[in-house]
Amino acid sequence: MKKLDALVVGAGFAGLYMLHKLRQDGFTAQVVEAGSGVGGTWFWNRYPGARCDIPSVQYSYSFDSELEQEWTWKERYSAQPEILEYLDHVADRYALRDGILFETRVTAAQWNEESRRWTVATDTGTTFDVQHLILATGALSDPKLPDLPGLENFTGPILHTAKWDASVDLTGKRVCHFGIGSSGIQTVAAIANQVGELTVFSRTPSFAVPCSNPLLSAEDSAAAKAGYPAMREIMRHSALSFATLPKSGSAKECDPAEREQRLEGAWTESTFSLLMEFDDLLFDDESNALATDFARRRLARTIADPEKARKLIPQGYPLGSRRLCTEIGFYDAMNGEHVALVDVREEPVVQITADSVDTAQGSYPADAIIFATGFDACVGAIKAINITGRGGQQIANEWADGPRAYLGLAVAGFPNMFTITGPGSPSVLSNVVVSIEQHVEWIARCLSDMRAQGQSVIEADPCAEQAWMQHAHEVAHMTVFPRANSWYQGRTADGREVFMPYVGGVGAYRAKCDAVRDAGYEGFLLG
Ligand code: FAD
Ligand code: N01
Repeated sequence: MKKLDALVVGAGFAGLYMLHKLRQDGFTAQVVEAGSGVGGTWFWNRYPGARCDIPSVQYSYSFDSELEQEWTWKERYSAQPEILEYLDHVADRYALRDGILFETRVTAAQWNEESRRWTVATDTGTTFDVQHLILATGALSDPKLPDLPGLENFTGPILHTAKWDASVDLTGKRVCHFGIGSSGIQTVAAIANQVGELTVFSRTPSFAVPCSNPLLSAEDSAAAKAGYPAMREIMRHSALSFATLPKSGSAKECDPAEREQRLEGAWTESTFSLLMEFDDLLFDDESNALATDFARRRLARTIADPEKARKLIPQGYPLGSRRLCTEIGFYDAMNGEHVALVDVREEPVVQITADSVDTAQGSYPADAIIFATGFDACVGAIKAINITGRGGQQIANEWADGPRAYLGLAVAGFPNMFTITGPGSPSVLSNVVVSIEQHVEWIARCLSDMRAQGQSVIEADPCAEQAWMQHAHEVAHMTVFPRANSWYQGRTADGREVFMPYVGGVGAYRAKCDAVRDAGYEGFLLG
């Protein structure tokens, strides 16, 4: 059994930086990664059209100015291959690969009361005896397949966007595609002209704004590199961790003609400009309703076929309460004559046969099926590990009624276990790389402080955890977010919703974490 100070699960943005930081700070550490390479999200999500929706100069590490200066992004929003290339470069640059065990899945972790250490098991039989268990398992890393009757009878390839098999050639094929969230919108746009026939099965349509994605010129890159220090500082302390801040002013108090003009400008500016055009859009129902109405009218102008428009224009939830999507050619693709749209709420799937998807109203021939049906978000990858904490309590049981965690960093009853971008932290409601860096640095500092003070165990105090979850719940309900059925929500056994990410803002959250540390890890029990 290998003995280490820390075991890190996952080699995405979070796991790579965590390993580097632990090594820098003199800890023995190892990463275990299920995939055969580094990159996490950007290793697995190889579907056509996959790209980020936060400018790459912002969606990248800030911890080393030399890395910032030597890496030149090619486009404003990079596609998956370029982001993966960047993360491969990071792994090589900081010589991280020899600390990563690939193609190995952590299956179980058991807290040992006597040794006050974790025993960690993997699917290859390798085991570890570690003081700290750090879960860098990703909030969007556990893909979900819908439970469709007869799926096992389908004879063609079945693809999930997050487990894409690039060897499948879709050229000229009849493809049935499920889901039009961020992944589905990108996939449909990218394959529409390649396939023979495309039938898109949607359930909840998304708001998607056009993505303007110019190549970055030498001047653009030079300006970005010169501006990194100031830009990163704004991002670390702003609410959404973007380089631009929401514009002040209320939508409902704005003159209607001016409001329309501003929203129109924001529509094409950048992914999240629409939500930041007024600073009350995510908090004030009336202001949000005005922007939601604008977005619906804007989409009606974009989608030519009125029947497709009826099915594609979101109804029944506020703009921004589900992840705002970005599109390059999605609505154009949907306008195509060889592209059909089925709303499964009106026309449920009754069965899948060897070569078709059948609904109550018709049969849609299929040579291949694509699922862009998302993830068991925020908790799936953690619950999939059989984690047994103090007194035999298991994380899957403890979180059956929705996740609980102190600051999204630690869970009461699970000593010396940290989650990076865990539930209760801003995570998926932020530029995730900013949130990852903040968590990695906080955890590394915590471990160093413990070492300096001769402490071997840290655990979230259940009272502090409860208070944080209550605070997170209250803040979420001051916004429009909980008013949509979305993957941001966990669900308790009795059907209550638990909003999982922390909505209170990245800057405020960082300040809280720093204050907790400066007060001697307030809300944690140390021993
Ligand atoms: P991940 O990248 O998910 O890595 C987790 C790793 O842990 C995975 O490789 C997984 O294999 C491994 N793992 C999990 N469980 C185990 C186990 N039991 N044993 C071994 N290994 C395990 N965020 C943004 O801020 N901006 C964007 O533009 C953006 N675009 C996105 C696009 C897509 C298609 C998706 C799916 C997500 C996007 N995200 C975006 C969110 C994205 O997940 C994060 O930005 C970030 O990449 C997460 O990094 P991570 O290291 O925390 O987790
Ligand atoms: O997953 P999703 P995703 N029949 O859950 C539908 C990030 N990301 O992979 O909501 C038909 O958003 C489901 O409907 P419903 C980003 O954070 C970013 O697209 O369950 N449809 C939903 O509409 C994003 O939010 C980028 O009613 C079915 C869709 O499938 C997150 O990852 C790119 C269905 C799934 O959408 C997840 O995005 C990609 C069924 N049986 C991902 N079952 C960027 O651009 C489910 N659906 C940065």
